[in-house]
Amino acid sequence: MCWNNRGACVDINECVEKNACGNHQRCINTNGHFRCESLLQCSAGYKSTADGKSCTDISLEYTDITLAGDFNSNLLSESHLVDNFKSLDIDECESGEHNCGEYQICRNRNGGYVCTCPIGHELKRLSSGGNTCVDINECSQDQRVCPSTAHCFNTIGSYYCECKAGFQKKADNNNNTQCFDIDECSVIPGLCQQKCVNFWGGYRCTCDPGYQLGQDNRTCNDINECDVHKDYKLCMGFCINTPGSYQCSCPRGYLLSADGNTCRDIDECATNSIHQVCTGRNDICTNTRGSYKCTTINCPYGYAIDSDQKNRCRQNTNFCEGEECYTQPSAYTYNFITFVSKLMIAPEGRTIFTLRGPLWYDNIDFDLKIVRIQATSNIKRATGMHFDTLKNNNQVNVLLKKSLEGPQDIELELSMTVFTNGMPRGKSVAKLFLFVSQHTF
Ligand SMILES: [Ca+2]
Ligand SMILES: [Ca+2]
Ligand SMILES: [Ca+2]
Ligand SMILES: [Ca+2]
Repeated sequence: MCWNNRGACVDINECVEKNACGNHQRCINTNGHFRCESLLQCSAGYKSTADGKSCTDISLEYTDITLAGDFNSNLLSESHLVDNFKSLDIDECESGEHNCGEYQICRNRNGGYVCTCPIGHELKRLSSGGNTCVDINECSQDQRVCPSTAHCFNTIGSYYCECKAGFQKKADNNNNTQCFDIDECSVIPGLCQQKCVNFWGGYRCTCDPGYQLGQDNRTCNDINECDVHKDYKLCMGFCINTPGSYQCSCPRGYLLSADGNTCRDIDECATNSIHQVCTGRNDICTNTRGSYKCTTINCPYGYAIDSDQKNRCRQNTNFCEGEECYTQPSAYTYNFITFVSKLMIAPEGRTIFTLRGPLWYDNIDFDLKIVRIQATSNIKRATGMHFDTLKNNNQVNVLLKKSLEGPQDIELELSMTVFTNGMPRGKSVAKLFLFVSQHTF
């Protein structure tokens, strides 16, 4: 009994609150108290032992499991002798006088009999009042009967353990059968195509760098790096997928750099070049990305190559007479400009050539025209929209306004005329050769 927080007196259920009775006793809660009642029912001539586990005769001691037993023995007085005891005993199990349930085992005892359950069974009280024996499900007990590496299977009267997948039975040093990890990697040769990693309860296949594990979790498939990383260019030139890796290669006219992906242009025009191109007397070699251009300077009639400047044709002085000299170009210069294909151009344009005239004339006039374009039909050809001129006093800048697609060769002519008192006093022409190469690098 105790007082609750409102001052009322309430009963404590000792049977629930604490383990008030022994294992073989039934706890009965009463108002303000409790009592323990022995589950053991001993018949006349027998009494419960001190621990309450068994019934004992005054003159005999035995400790059979008698929890399940109902003694229906003959009444025996305490004064009987042991010898008489034996002679007087009736085997109730034999005679069928016992009261054991269908699944119980009857065991005869001196002065009575006991009903026990087969191994692996436990007693169950039936609602009708009798007892029966039911199988113990060892697999659902709190205490594990099988190791964590095994599955438990209940059977009537017993149970068995079966190793889980990845484990197998093997006797240990104490000859206890236990479930040990199977080293699949060594037990099954060729289980994994490339690498096998054993671990407790399983295994895993892994692949060499450049490969990925297939759907079957054992074969290794090459990673096509060229395809997987196509948005992030692995190679400046071409990407070639190889088993376990990839390789870069470059178009003709380039060499693959030591870094394995950059393409470096071969300068065919370099004097130490092994290519030996443009060997003609009036040839001018222009190196382009991925190639080169050879331009032979053929001066117009009345002009000859300047001995000081190979890219310049000068008017033969004795050819020109009087006013005519002022409207005829005094010289032609040949200028070579190279671009890669689709070069990004800022909206304000990009200066590709600058021509300066003498300062002492009243006025200078510039004129730009497209002379020739060489490109295959699938290439977007340059138009007047691509170019512009920007004049500043005696100087003019030729601007590229839009990106150009290669390969294409464009020949432009920029002529400059100088004036004094509104009269032309001289002229020169700059020929611009624009070589747009095939690739963007
Ligand atoms: Ca069982
Ligand atoms: Ca394993
Ligand atoms: Ca690959
Ligand atoms: Ca080149």
